[in-house]
Amino acid sequence: MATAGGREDAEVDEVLEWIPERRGEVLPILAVTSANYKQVFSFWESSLRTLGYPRHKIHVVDLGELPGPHGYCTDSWRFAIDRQLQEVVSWIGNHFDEYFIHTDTDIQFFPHFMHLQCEWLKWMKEEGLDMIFMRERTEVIPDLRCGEVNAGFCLLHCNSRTRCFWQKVLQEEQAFPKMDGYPPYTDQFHLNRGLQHRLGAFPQEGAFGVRWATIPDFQCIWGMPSDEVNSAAFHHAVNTQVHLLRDCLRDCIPATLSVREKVRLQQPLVARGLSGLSGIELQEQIHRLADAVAGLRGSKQQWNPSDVKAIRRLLQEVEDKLL
Ligand SMILES: [Mn+2]
Repeated sequence: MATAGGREDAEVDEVLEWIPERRGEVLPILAVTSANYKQVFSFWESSLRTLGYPRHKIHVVDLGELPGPHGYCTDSWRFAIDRQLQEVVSWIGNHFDEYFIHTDTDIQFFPHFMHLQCEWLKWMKEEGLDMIFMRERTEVIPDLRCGEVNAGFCLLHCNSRTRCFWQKVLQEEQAFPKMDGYPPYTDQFHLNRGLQHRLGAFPQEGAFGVRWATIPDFQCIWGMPSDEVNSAAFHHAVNTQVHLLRDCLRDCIPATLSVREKVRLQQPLVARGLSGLSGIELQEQIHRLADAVAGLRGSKQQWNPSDVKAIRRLLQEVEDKLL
């Protein structure tokens, strides 16, 4: 009997090894958006909702309607970028010793985002990194832009090095908002100057001693995906060659949608039971259900009897589970 019991224990141990570590706390996300970005922002927001991202971790600064003209390298475009920098600086100042994610709103997130952000965080802690970025993958004179990072997605540690660093980026941007000549422009220009990339170094070390690195290309989709559909945590709908924001956004919506559809086929959402959820997660789930029910109520659709029957059965099922 002892042998049998021992074998049983061994089997249990073996199984336990495959159970992933408990998911850590997800990080707060900071983003600045405006009315012009309404459509792309809806992808940003809904992608986080779909993942059940806790609402209290999502911090959006909405600048509302900005004065025209709108578009790439206009004053209103630059104004929104400067506000992003200001928000980053004040977030760092208000959350010392914590980590957060800062993103553009022309980004959408996928299921891998939930566990990859834990891996990135672990990596940053192990290597003492202050910041990680996505790599700039532009096709506009790429040979002159080796080592450049993209300002649209980064994970940051709030400390005195990063505070000095981002304050300096903001000051330089305000003094010289580079909007002509060769790209990169505005914040991306100043950010990369401050980062002082050196070929092959790890970690990289920039102004004020900030230690930084880039996340692997296969973990993010740049524009249209090549091989990253299976492995990407997010999609940045960049299109630096289109000079009018309006045009850019018009092209960007169908592209964003098609990337979302492609990724969803490869990264199905895993349904989680309600029982293993924390209070906050449970509240999130309830909000999502309530949203869905409100959507059904608001729809003008006439339900046919078989729909009604199916809805009743689902409601009954939920009620049975909860009681
Ligand atoms: Mn962007």
